[in-house]
Amino acid sequence: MSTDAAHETRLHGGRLVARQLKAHGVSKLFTLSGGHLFSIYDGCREEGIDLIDVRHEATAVFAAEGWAKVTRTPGVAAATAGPGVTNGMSALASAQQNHSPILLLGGRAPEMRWGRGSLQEIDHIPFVRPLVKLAATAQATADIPGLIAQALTTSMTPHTGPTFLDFPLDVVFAECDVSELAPHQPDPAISVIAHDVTHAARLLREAQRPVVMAGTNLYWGHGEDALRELVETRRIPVFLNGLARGCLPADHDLCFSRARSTALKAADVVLLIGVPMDFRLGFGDSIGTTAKIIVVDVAPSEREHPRAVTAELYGSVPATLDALRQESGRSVDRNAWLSHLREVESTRRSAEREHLEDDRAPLHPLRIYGELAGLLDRNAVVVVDGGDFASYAGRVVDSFEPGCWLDPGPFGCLGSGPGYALAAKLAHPNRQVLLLLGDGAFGFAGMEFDTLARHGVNVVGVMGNNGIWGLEHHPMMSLYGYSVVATLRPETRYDQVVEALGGHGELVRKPSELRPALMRALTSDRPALVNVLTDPAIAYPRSTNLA
Ligand SMILES: Cc1ncc(C[n+]2csc(CCOP(=O)(O)OP(=O)(O)O)c2C)c(N)n1
Ligand SMILES: [Mg+2]
Repeated sequence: MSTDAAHETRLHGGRLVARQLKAHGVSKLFTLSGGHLFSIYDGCREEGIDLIDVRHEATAVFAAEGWAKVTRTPGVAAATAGPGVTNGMSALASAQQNHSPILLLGGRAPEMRWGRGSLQEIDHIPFVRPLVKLAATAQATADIPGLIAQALTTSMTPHTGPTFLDFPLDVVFAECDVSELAPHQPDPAISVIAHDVTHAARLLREAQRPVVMAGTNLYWGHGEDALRELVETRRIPVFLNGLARGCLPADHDLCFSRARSTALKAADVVLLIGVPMDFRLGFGDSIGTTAKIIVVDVAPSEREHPRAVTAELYGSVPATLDALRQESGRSVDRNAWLSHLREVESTRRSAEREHLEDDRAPLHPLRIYGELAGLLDRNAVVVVDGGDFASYAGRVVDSFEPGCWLDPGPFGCLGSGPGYALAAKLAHPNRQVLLLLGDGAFGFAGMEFDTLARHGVNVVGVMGNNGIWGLEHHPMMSLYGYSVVATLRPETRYDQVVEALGGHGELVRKPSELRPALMRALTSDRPALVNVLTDPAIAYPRSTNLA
C-alpha cells in the first residue's frame, strides 16, 4: 500500500507539462511527432488534452496562433528538438508581430550528453529569444509546472505575445515527486486605468471631425463593447484593421472602411486604439498633418511613434474607453461629418459593384467575393492567405463579430492560413470557416488538407488561381517591364490534390459555376477546396508593396 501511495505522487515531466497546461484551460496541443516529445504526448493523453498532428511545424505554431486569435486564450504547440523548432520560427515571428499569446514547447537533446553531438542537438534559446517574450530551458523535472505557468502568464500579459520553453529529453522523461512542485501562479490582473484621460476627453469633446482608428490590440484588450459605447454616445466614425475587424459590425452606422483615407486626412482629432503607426498607416502620414493624435493601448508602444502624439493612454482598454466616454461630455454636432463620410463610403462601394459582378472567364477575383458575400453567416471566420487575392478580400469582405477576420498581419507570412483555419474550426465547430487562398500560398501548407481530412475539420478553402505570384509579378512588371520567378503553372488542379488528400474538390472556370460549387463545398462533410481560375491580367491596385 505504501508503495502505491508513493507511486501516485510521482509523475513524469511530460505529465507535469500537460497537467499545468490543463490547469490554465489549455485543451489542444498542435504538434508534429518527434521522439523528444513522447512523454509530453503521454501526459496529454492522461490529462485529456487533444493532440492535433499536422504536416509541418510551421502549421503547428500557426495553429496555436490561430487558436489564440479566435479564443483570446493561449494557443500551444509542440515541436521536436532541432529541425522541429527551426521549422516553427516563421510562425513565432508572426505571433510576435501580431501580439498573439502562444506557447511553443520544444523537445531538446538530453542534458546529460549536452555538447557531445546527440541527434538533433542545438541550443534553441539564442535564436528563438529575439522572437519571444520568454525563452527558457527546463533544467529539472520539478521546475516544469512553474515554468509552464510563468510562460502562459507572460504570454497573456500586455503586450501579449509568444513564449518558448524547451525540455531536455532526460528532464522531461524523468519522474519527480509532485510534492516538490511550484505553486500555480495566478493570471495577471490587468485593470490599470490610464492617466491623461481628462486631456484626451477634452480633445474629443471639442473635435469637429474626430475619427477612431482601431487595430489588433483593441481586440487583445477586449475593448469592443467599450468602443461601441464610446462611439455611439459621442458619435465618432470608426475604422478598423487587423484583428479589430468586426469589433464594430461592418453594417453599423458608425463603421466605415472605404472612406478611410478621406477621413484620416480630414480629421482634426484621431483616436488610435491598439494600432501602431506602421506601414498600414503610412508611418503616420495617412493622418492629416494638423490632426491631434490620441493613443490608447494595452501598454506603452514598443516602437517610438513616428510623429508627435498629443495624449497617450496606456492600460486597460475598456476602462480607458469608458473613462473617455464619461469625461468627454456633450460633444458638438457631428452629423455633417458623418454624412460626408457615408457619402464617400457609399460612392466607393458602388464603384466596386462592377467588379463584384464581373462576368469574365477566367474570373475577376472580386467576383468570388461578390458571390461569397451572400453565402457567409455573420459569424463566419474568414482566413486569408495569399497576395493580391488576399488584398482584395481585405478590401471587400465585411466582418460583423470580433475574431472573425484572420489575416497574416504585418509579418505577412504566406502559409499561415491552413493552420489558422484548422484552429478556428476546432474552436468553433459549428461556424463556417473560410480559407481564402492564393495558388502560390497553397504551396506552403497545402498538405494540411490531409490534416483537416484526418481530423474531420471541415474548413472550406476558396482559391483564386491565377497561375502566378500575382503580388510579385505585377509590381515587377511595372518597375522593370518584365518579371522573373513569379510564374506558376496555369490551371493546376489543386482541387484534385485536395481530393487525393481526402477532401472535396471543385474546379470553377466560369462565373456561372461558382455559386453551385461554393454551395456544395459549404455543405460538404469533408474539408473542401473550390479552385477558381482567375484572370492573371488583373493586378490589385496598390501604390507600394515593399515599405
Ligand atoms: C513566406 C513568404 N514568402 C514570400 C512572400 C512574398 N510574397 C508576398 S505575396 C506573394 C505572392 C502570393 O501569390 P499567391 O498566393 O498566388 O496570390 P496572388 O498574389 O497571385 O493573388 C509573395 C511571393 C511572403 N510574403 N511570405
Ligand atoms: Mg496567384
